[in-house]
Amino acid sequence: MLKRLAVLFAVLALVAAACGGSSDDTTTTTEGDSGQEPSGETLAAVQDRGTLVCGVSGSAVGFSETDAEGNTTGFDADFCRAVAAAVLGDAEAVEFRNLTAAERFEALKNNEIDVLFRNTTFTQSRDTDIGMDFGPTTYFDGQQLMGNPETLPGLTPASGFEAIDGAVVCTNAGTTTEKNITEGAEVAGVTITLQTVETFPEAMEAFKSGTCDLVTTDGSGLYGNRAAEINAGTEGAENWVIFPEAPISKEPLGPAYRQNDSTWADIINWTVYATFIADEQGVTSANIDDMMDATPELARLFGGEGELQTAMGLSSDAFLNAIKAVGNYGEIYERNLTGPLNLAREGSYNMQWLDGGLIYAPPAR
Ligand SMILES: N[C@@H](CCC(=O)N[C@@H](CS)C(=O)NCC(=O)O)C(=O)O
Repeated sequence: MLKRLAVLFAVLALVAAACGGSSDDTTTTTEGDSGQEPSGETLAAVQDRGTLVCGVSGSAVGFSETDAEGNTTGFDADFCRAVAAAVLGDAEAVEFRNLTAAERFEALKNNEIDVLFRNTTFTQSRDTDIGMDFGPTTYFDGQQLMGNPETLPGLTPASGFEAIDGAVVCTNAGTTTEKNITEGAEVAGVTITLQTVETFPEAMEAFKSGTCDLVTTDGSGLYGNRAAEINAGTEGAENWVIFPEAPISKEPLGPAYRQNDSTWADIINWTVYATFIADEQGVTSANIDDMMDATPELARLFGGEGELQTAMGLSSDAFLNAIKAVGNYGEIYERNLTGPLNLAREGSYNMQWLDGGLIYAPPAR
């Protein structure tokens, strides 16, 4: 049945397109224009300016969304705030810079932003070719597809590549997404027409209007967008199918910064790790005043005896400020993903290591 439908769609979609958009992943840095800075320059620039310029999407459901008043909220946005709280003592001292997927790495290289928290996947080419480094993964994701069984009858969460043969598949340009789907379809021996647009919300509009049979991106983006459409009352959205059950790629999402600024890298990394350690040890924004010296490790991390933050150029209470402002990793996750979007942490790779997940921080020692 599925095979026959696949053939039908193959007849309807005549063109097998290679990826449409410009590709950031193949950008190479030329000598003398590497975007590299001596270690410590980014910290000094942020401290002089008094604000952190944080690159985000602004339209990534649950991760960074900018509303009509210009307020930016979300999982990634909260990590920007955590860094501002750690570096400047003020979680609101963030200037959010909304960037499309295709714009983001140039913005980082050209010093337009201090750090990038934009659903960004850590890959080998981005790490080695583009002049960036990556911090700890904050969200372990994987690429999936979403379709409407009214358009693609028989589609279920157990469907695989056979279900997309002949389909028009849409996503945003400058992403791992477009590469994975192109490569995956080739390997599976199915023919798709890939249409890339500038932003994922545009891909969603094309999907809803029927221009695309399917949309594809990180699973978090699909679950988030489906939940948002259900909340908005979009007809039939509750029937949209996200598949396959096992994602078609690994998408470790986390912060990126310019390479060769080790001081700044330490600061970003340890701000993220502080949220992990607080989560691991039950330290929350509500109880941190009582818990901050409950163990020698917590005392070190939150500014007590043996603290290591001043050695990084921060105040000793930098991470105390960060957790007070945005909470631990679990609080950030709950506030932005589980609460509003029903994106469960339980059972995912984003659980703590002791609970079967991959969230693991080195010791604060
Ligand atoms: N993780 C992938 C995909 C990133 C991506 O663009 N994700 C979409 C899905 S949520 C997004 O951010 N959309 C918001 C937008 O286009 O502004 C990458 O790093 O290339």
